[in-house]
Amino acid sequence: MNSQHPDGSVFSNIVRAPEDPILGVTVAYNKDTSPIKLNLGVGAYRTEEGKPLVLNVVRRAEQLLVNDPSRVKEYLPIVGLAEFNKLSAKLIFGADSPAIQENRVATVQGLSGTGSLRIGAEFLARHYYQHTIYIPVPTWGNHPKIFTIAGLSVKTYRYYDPETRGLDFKGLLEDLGAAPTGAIVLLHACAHNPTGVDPTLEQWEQIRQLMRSKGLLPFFDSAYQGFASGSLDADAQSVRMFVADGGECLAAQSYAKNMGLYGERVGALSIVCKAADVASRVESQLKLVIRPMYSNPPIHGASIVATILKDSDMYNEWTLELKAMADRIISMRQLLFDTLRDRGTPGDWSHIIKQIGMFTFTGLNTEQVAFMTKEYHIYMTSDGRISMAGLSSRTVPHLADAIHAAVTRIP
Ligand code: KET
Repeated sequence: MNSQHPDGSVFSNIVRAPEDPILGVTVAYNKDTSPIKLNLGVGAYRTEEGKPLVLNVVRRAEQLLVNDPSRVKEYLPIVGLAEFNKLSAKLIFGADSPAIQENRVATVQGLSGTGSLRIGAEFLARHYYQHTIYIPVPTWGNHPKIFTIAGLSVKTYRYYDPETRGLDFKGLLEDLGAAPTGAIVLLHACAHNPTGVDPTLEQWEQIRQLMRSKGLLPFFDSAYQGFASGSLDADAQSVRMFVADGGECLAAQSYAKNMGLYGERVGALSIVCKAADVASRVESQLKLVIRPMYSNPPIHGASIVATILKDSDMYNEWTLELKAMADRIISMRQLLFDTLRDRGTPGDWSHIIKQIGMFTFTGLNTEQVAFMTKEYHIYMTSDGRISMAGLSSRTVPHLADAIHAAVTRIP
């Protein structure tokens, strides 16, 4: 017994932390014993049968890998699998990108999107002169935590207008226009989470001009390439516009959603520089960020991705499977919209079919969400976001019933 710790534990004064606002929804869902329970919290793709999906092309790649006796389990280099890094940069910036051809891109393998964002944030905190990062309101809940913990100072810019359920473009331009020179700006490359609202290409062009004129540094979070439109190239347009002007930018990529590799934790961070020698020095510093964090990244997921990206036949199969996932999500939007219309649910629900990507930002408030969880066993984040990828034709009527009851009973 220690007099300073009367119950004998040095940890007895630790307070319980709250569950994560997104992953905690799954924890609550798992505890629910109701047979009609439905998890629309985390952004994870489900089949029409409500099951997780391993892409056929991923199974094929894994078979090739396990059947190859020359493969070993040695450590990867600190920056990860070289082939994977090259192919990832090509995927987001385009095969014909001058930045790649001129060797101006430093790419490192990261622990999915989150880990790649974190590496970029730590690098900026150590080596970039401006420590302020602007993130949109709202944004993915992990963004402010990742950037703050890395040592950046987080500020916000207006993004979503709840009145129009669209982009607050004027507010966005005003806020970025008022940002200090050199500030970092976090941009969702496509399929903005949680709102499902993206700028048009014309708006992106205006954002680009404003940011470049003020020397603001773009940091793209690309977690949904291919999931928005079904086309990998179309979903990378925003990023490619910024690279085409010859300026610098960062991009964090995730293969969680578009290849369904959630638990494999595979992603990449690229920093586009103005010259090859700068990129090579940047890469040398990225290694100093990575080595004390986790030494070097895991090999399996990156090998799957590289196997698929380098083989034209497998690449094509992937794009078809990706398009099928995107299309199923879009069809769920239409079905939910039609079902609410048929029920005569009060309100304008057209945003369900207008929004882009994995999520619908329904506009349901916290009380309505809590009601739907309690009475209908439907789990979603308290901001009213639902993962459209978690729905199926079988479960849409149940969700529509719940939404109808929530908006008619709770103001
Ligand atoms: N960025 C965005 C915008 C994003 O929505 C996610 C994940 C990530 C990055 C990181 O994903 P990773 O698995 O590290 O590659 N979003 C879903 C899952 C989560 O919250 O972790 C979600 O919003 O449900």
